[in-house]
Amino acid sequence: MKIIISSLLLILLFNFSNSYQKLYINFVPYESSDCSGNPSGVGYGGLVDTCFTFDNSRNWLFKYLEQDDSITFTKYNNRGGVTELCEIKSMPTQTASVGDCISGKDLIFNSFYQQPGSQEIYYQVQVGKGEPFIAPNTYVVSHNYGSDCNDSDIILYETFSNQTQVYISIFGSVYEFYCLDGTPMTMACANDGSDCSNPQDQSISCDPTSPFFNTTSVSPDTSSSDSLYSFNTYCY
Ligand SMILES: *[C@@H]1O[C@H](CO)[C@@H](O)[C@H](O)[C@H]1NC(C)=O
Ligand SMILES: *[C@@H]1O[C@H](CO)[C@@H](O)[C@H](O)[C@H]1NC(C)=O
Ligand SMILES: CC(=O)N[C@H]1CO[C@H](CO)[C@@H](O)[C@@H]1O
Repeated sequence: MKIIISSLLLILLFNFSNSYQKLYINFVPYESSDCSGNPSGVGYGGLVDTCFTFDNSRNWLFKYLEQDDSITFTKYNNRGGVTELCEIKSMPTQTASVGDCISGKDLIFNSFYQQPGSQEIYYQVQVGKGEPFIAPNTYVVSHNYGSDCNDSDIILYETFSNQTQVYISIFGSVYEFYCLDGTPMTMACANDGSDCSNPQDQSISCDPTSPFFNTTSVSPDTSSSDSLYSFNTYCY
């Protein structure tokens, strides 16, 4: 009996610490203003209570408010340094309830990406408990804490719905992102999104990368070297 009780306790503790530790806020992209249909476009997400950047030109801090199942998100100045803090706000903190569909018009997470054409984007706010909230068949680029991607915590990520086209300003071209039998692929396209060609396998298994965030919680520890961070491209 004692054994059964203690293993039950262990499971409870395990579940508790799991759900308590890792909460991800997800901005799931849609083309419709009520976020109906399938996700479409580029989505963004990251760990709560962690200061991070998608584009090295602004920082974000996401928080989850459990009592009313809502989130806050705040944009901060980025100083261009290796270790970034979320200190100087560059917009007032915004609030949304989980499940809300919000306009993406003034919400630029990654300034290197533009949707070709004038398609408006909307985001549904979702919370992932223990792991990111990502739709199947989605191309994912993640930044992780830990040099072994099989055993590391995702800190922030971008998602590309199948066949999403994005104009990437630093490359001056439109790219199509897709998943082919579980392999993340891109094709280069003409600037109007036609004539895509030159398929490239983009699978990256765990490249070490420089630090790109500062965590506001005690763990993970931020006084670490580059080798503790990694970058991964895969199909979910
Ligand atoms: C991660 O897991 C994959 C699949 O299970 C395996 O092929 C790969 O070698 C693992 N990588 C490391 C660094 O352990
Ligand atoms: C994603 O797009 C690729 C390229 O057009 C296509 O071959 C594949 O079947 C699509 N995957 C799904 C799940 O629709
Ligand atoms: C170690 C470290 O630099 N921690 C900082 C992370 O960011 C928060 C909020 O911006 C600061 O309060 C911490 O001092």
